[in-house]
Amino acid sequence: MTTLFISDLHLDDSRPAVTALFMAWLHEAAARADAVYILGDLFEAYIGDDDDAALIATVGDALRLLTDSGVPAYFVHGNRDFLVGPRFATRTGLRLLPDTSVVDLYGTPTLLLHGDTLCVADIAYQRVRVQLRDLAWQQQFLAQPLAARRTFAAQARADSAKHTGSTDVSIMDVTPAAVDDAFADAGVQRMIHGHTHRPAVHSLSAGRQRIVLGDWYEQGSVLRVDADQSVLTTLPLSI
Ligand SMILES: [Mn+2]
Repeated sequence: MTTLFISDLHLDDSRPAVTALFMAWLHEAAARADAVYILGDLFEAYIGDDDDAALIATVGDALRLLTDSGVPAYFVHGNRDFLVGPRFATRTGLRLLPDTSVVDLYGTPTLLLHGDTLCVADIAYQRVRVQLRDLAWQQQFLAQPLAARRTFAAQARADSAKHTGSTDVSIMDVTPAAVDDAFADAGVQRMIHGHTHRPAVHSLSAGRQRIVLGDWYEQGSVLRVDADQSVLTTLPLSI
């Protein structure tokens, strides 16, 4: 049997083919898995559990079908959907994990995280992150009307695109020292994360392995882990 990992789908009304691919995947491959882990940035934007957008409802219903069928599904917040909260979890059956957690996968303890905390060279982003993850800021944000939150989210996405376009690409990747620290803190030899959109299986010194999930822009990207191996696979996007 197999455990499946995905991240960085960035589901959005502007890319319906990706949403369709995800729904088909939930219905087929995910339904046969031991467990499914979504390591953040499932949604391009998420402004609160009270969002009445059709996309969130559609995806929520599909996740509910999966968990009702008996497949455990776990969610780690990304930098886009850090406001996924207890109402969405209850509605979908998703189990929310903390920002970092260690799970046992067929006998191998494995650190799971979104990956943005490993990109410490991007100081501007890390500064924004501190604000967005502040509980008082989040409460104040969630108290605003949906329309105001949508406007804020659109502006934040524009700012992010501008930042990404004007920033040296090397600082958008993980910092090796942060990776070393994360391995040491967790006391494990394997980690799985997304965020950087640079899918790869990195074999590091001391037998460590860092697996990076891919995004769902030009294709789907799924990591399949079983007792013997970890394989990054892609799913074709039918247009
Ligand atoms: Mn991300």
